[in-house]
Amino acid sequence: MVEHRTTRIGLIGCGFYAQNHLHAWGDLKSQNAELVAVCDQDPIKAEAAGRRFGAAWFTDAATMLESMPIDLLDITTRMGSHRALAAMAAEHKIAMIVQKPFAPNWDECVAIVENARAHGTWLAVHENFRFATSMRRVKAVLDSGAIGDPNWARISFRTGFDVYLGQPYLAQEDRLVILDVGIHVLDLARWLMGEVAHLSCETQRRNPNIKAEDTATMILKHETGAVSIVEATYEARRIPDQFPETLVEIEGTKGSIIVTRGEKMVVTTQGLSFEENIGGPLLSWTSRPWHVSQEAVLHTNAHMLTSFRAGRDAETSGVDNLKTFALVEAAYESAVSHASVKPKKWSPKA
Ligand code: NAD
Ligand code: 89V
Repeated sequence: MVEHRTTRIGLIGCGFYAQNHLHAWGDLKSQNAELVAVCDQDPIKAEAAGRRFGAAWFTDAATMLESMPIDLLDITTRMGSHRALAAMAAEHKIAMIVQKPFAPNWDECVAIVENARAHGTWLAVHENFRFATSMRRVKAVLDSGAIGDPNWARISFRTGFDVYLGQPYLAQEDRLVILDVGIHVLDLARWLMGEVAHLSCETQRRNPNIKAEDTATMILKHETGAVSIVEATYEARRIPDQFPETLVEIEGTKGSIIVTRGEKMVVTTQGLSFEENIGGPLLSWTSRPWHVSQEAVLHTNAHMLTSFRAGRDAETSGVDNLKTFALVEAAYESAVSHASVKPKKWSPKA
């Protein structure tokens, strides 16, 4: 095993979901990632995280970045603070990982990417659905050619789980299900089926007690000619509920890959089929029903650490995530116009 010089990790935003990041960095200590500092505006959360995970704690991000030797910063706050915190990291020439959603809108995402490039700082987005054990297995089967060329898919995240319990702010967002979880499913669609030429979207607000859309149904036409249906809802009424699993159906020229509830995969190839359980293990700090998401955090952070150390872009680099965010914006635009929309494209300024 290659020994690596220690990578000193800083984390800003010790809230609900960051606990999974903190545990994951703890597990990656075995790969010489050392959590040296945590920060939260809330002093109680900052101290609790610092004490629990053995790091210095701060309530001011600038003070932490100025006083602590940090190689890789994990920004796990909510999207409204991402641009300012990313700018602070870039000013200090500190590599950074930004939680999803990258930012509240396209222009802010582009500003973060262009500012990081101007400062020569490494930038990635913590987009973790593609790093779940189950999704990596789907991608491996797809890439093996077992089902031939993929030409149709349905990728769905349908739950009635009370997401507002751990994330109460979701009920007040101006844009909800596409920006919060549709963003993950759209990233999977790009990653599994290829870039998108155009898409259409219909949204619904089926829960009268929240502000924004809680259901989105999208049809994507990929540049390969493939078509995929991408779905996201927080208003499903099913038992068993699939949270937090993503169900996948991919059909190709030689077969199909079907992932059903309980992370069971059935592959049909050349007229034969086999079944496989593709879920990852429960870890010492993961528990149902969040286990799939939590385990994905560990694999995502490991990927970020490896990519950063190798000086190469993460799969979900800032530039890559612009392609996913462009689909989010196209979906919202289509939901208003009811027309098909081509996603925005970004290219580096000359
Ligand atoms: P949260 O509100 O529970 O935690 C955010 C924390 O950041 C708060 O404690 C707040 O005090 C702190 N904070 C905000 N601005 C700060 C600043 N400038 N300096 C220091 N601290 C600051 O939010 P959450 O539910 O944990 O969500 C955080 C992010 O994680 C969101 O973007 C959410 O979409 C994302 N998330 C991702 C996944 C996933 O990766 N699958 C799952 C759930 C949530
Ligand atoms: O993964 C997420 O971003 C979470 C949830 C699973 C609720 O969508 O916000």
